[in-house]
Amino acid sequence: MRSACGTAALLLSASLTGCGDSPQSALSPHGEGARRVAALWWLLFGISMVFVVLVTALVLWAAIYRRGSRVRVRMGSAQRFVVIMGVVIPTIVLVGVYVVGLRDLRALSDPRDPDQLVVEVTGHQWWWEVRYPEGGFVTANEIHVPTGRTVNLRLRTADVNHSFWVPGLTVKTDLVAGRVNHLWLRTGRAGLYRDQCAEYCGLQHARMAFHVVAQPPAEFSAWLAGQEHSATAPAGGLAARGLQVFQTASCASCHAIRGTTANGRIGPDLTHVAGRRYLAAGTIPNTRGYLGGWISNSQTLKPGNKMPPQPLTSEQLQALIAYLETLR
Ligand code: HEC
Ligand SMILES: [Cu+2]
Repeated sequence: MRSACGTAALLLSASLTGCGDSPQSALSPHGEGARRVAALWWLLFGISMVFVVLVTALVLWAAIYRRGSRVRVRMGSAQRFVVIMGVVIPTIVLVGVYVVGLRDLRALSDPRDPDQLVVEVTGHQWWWEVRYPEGGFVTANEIHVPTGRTVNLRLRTADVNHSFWVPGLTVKTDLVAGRVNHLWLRTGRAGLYRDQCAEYCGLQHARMAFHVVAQPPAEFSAWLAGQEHSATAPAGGLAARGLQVFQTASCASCHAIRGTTANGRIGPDLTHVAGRRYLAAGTIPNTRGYLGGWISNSQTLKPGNKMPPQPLTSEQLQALIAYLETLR
């Protein structure tokens, strides 16, 4: 399968990103929706290969036995050939593929599972807001899901259209202004899946990634319980000073931290920001250095994003970093 996949990628090197076990590939499916998409892809690929071989053989045949050579083609049999190869066979193939596609569409429209975990995802230019009604909290850019359970995603947008695409787990679904779209996913394999906004949505569309973290149910429950807690105020020191800066500088007008007075809604909720793997929708790893760079001038890392450069003294910046790093 892997070598066939490599050949396919080489031959087409088309719009599919990566192959094999790459973290963002539609050809290494680990969820039910993605498995159907991959199966359909291989079916179409197989059919096209049959025709590529057939047409190549016919072209070679025509080149070798061209007009004037010994072989004589009768008009009647040539017409029959065109009707069969040009009308009958394409009709059978296209109707067949259409029926298979319809079957997949039907299966994907309903997970047939009453026990669903609801997750609400809202697209923003250029990050993802993730709400868990079950836990009553909001997070960003990282969607945790339990393995083996159906996750019912409700997709909205706060501004322009975006598209939610987890190639390794399920099909692509648009986030359309003014409506809620539904999508479900289910996987049996724990792991980290990288995903991407798949609808051009402005300047930083390419840096609007997110991650799905699939965890065994017990691990997921522990994560959920952790997220439900509000942030605890640091007892003293640099971190306590950082909280003070956060609440008095502009940060609080755009960001919320549960347990503090900060309740801005323009940017991601930061209550557990230190627990996330990446910052700014997959743009930078969540390390101390990048965090500091982001806060002082995020425009150098993600030009055009909606967080303006922050005029902070180095003392304020150090305090903010110390505080944000306590938010696990
Ligand atoms: C005008 C609104 C605004 C202000 C003021 C603002 N931010 Fe932001 N912030 C945002 C937006 C919007 C994003 C998301 C950017 C993106 O990923 O495209 C963001 C992202 C972040 C992130 C990354 C979060 C994540 O999970 O990816 C951190 C950390 C952060 N801001 C900290 C701060 C701090 C600290 C301050 C104050 C010094 C601050 N912000 C001031 C709007 C703001
Ligand atoms: Cu987008």
